[in-house]
Amino acid sequence: MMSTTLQASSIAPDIDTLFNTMLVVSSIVVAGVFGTMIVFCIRYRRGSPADRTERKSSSLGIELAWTLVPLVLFIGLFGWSIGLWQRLQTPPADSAVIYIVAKQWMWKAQHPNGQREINALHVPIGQPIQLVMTSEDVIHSFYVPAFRVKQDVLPGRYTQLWFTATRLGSFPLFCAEFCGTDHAVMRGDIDVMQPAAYAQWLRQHASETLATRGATLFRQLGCSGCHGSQSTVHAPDLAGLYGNTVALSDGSRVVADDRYLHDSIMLPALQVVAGYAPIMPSYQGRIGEEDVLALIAYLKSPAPEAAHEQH
Ligand code: HEC
Ligand SMILES: [Cu+2]
Repeated sequence: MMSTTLQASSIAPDIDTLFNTMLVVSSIVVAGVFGTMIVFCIRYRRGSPADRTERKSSSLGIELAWTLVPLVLFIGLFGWSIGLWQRLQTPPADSAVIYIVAKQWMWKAQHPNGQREINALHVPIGQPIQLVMTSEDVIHSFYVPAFRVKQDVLPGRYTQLWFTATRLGSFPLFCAEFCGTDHAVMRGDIDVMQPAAYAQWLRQHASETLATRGATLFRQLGCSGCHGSQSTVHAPDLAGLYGNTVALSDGSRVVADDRYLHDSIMLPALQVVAGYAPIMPSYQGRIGEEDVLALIAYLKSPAPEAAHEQH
């Protein structure tokens, strides 16, 4: 069996069942259409002694049958697919989050404890993993055939994908969106490990956590100069901001999610907080998406203010 036909995630068998059912149903329809065509071609070919008198008949039974049966069948397939799609779109609450940054032509992964890797992703078996992904440049697509998951990765936006690996081993990761010259080599390996081995791997490679790196950046980039408690600049207090509703100067209200924090840093002029002057500089082009993820992790951490007051 090819490694790509292996079912290595919790959702893979269900995707395959749906796919195979669609294949069978479509094959039956194709066989019906082409079978009838062939039979008619032979029976009514020129010169055949077939009965060609016009039949005056319309059968309500037949009309209803060939309208309703396919309708029910395909609506059924539609409903089934929507159910699966919903599942694919909804990461379980106990998912572990890993950040992915795509870049021509590599996959960079950041584990929350600070561990980073390129063109490889280590995950524990049996644990739902939620990937929060963004791109440094063009559109890429994160594709793991053995898990039956694929998701576009877009610049300036966070997309997500989740899976629970059900087999140990190494599974190929591909970029499924043509993204430039070396698109074909933009690939990696997903290494599924026993939870204990994964925990050990994380410890071995642990450096500073993402949030700690974010705290350092927060000082280095001068954020604390404006947002710090000792600052004389009129700038909002960022402690506890994540998840809150923010009133903007244009009168609208937004929830401070990852996307909002990302845009506040990269495109501050886009959404200005009510009651503040639009003086925050844009960090677009100055820092990469990985730094933004670290800053966001820091802003999401329980006490960002306390953390930077130590300095
Ligand atoms: C020159 C001062 C200044 C600097 C430097 C600065 N900011 Fe700001 N920031 C502001 C002001 C003023 C606002 C409110 C107006 C606005 O939304 O643009 C703001 C808004 C924000 C918001 C939205 C806050 C809310 O309540 O919704 C976030 C998040 C943020 N900044 C993060 C950062 C980060 C992270 C950095 C460093 C990478 C940074 N800022 C650097 C002045 C600054
Ligand atoms: Cu790519």
